[in-house]
Amino acid sequence: MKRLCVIPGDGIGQEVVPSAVRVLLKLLPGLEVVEAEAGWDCFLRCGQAVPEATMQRMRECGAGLFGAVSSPAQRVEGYRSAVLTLRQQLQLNVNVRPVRSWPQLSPRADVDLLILRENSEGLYIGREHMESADVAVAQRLISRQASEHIAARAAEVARLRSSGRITLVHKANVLPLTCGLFRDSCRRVLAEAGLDSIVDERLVDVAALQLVERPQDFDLLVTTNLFGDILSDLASHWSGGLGMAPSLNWGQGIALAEPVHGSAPDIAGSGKANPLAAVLSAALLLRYHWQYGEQADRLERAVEGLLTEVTITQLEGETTRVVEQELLSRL
Ligand code: GGG
Repeated sequence: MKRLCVIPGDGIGQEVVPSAVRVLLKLLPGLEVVEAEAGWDCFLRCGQAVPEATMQRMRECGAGLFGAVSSPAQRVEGYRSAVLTLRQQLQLNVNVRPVRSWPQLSPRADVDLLILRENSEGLYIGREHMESADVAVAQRLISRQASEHIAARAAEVARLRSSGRITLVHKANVLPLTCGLFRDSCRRVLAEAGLDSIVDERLVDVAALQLVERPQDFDLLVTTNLFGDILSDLASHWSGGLGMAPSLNWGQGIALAEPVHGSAPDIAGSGKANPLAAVLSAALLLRYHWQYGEQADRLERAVEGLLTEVTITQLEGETTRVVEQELLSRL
C-alpha cells in the first residue's frame, strides 16, 4: 500500500493540499495519508522550518505532497527555506515541470513541453559572502554527478513521453567550465542511452526567446537550477499561469510533489485558491514516482474535462471547493 506524507505549509497550501489529497484518495482509496508540518508558520511556532519529525515521515513514506511557504525577504537567524531544506536533505535532485495547453486558460492550444530542472546545486547551494563592504559573491556549483543524474532522468522521461526532441539549455559560451560540464555530461549520458539523434542545445537567452515565440516546437528541456526556475515560470504562461504549474521534486526512491505557486497570503483563507496545480502535481507523483501512468492519465483527463465543460465564471468565488467537486464527479 502506498503512503503519502502531506505537508500543506503556509497560506493557501493549507487549502489546496487537503483538496488535492481528497481527489487523490478517490483514485487510490487505499492510500495511507500521514500529516506533517513545515514552513514559516511552523518556524515561528517551533523554531524549525522543517522539524526532524517531518523529515522522518517523508523518509518513511517515500512520497509527499507539499503546498507552499512564505519565506521572509530578509535573512532571519536560524531560518532556511523549507522548500530548499526538503529538496537538499532528501536529495530530491531533479525537478519535473510540465507545461501544456489547457482549455479556456491557455493563450494557445498546441503546447506540450516539459522542463527538467537540476534541483540540488547551481546557484541555489546558498553559498554567498561579502567579499568587502561593497561586493557580494555567490558561488555556482555544477557537478558531473548531478549533471549525469539529471540526464539519466531525462532519458527515462523521454521514453515515457515518446519525446522527439531533447534540448539542453545552458550558457556555455560565457560559463564554459560550469555550463560546459553540465552540457557535456548530459550529452554523454544521453548518447549512451541511444538518444543522441534527438538531442540539441540552446543558450538560455535564445531558449527564453523561443519559448515565447514558438513554444510548440519544444518537447523536453533539460537545464540547470536557476535557468530551470526562470524558464519554467516563463513557460507556465502557456498553461494559464502559475495557478496551473505543477512540479515534482524527484529523488532516488523518494519524491515530493509541489505546486510551483507560493503561499498567496492575499487570498489565503478566502476559498478562492485554485487547487489544480496541487492536483496536477499529484498526477506527476502518480506518473513518474509510483509509475501509475493509468491513474495519472485519468486525473489529467478529469482536469481537461472540467476545463472543457465548466466556464471560468462558474469556477470563480469558491474556486477550491467547486474545482474539487467537479474533479471528484469526473473520477
Ligand atoms: N510551492 C512552492 C513555493 O512555496 N514557492 C514559494 C517559494 O519557494 N518561496 C521561496 C521560499 O520560501 O524559499
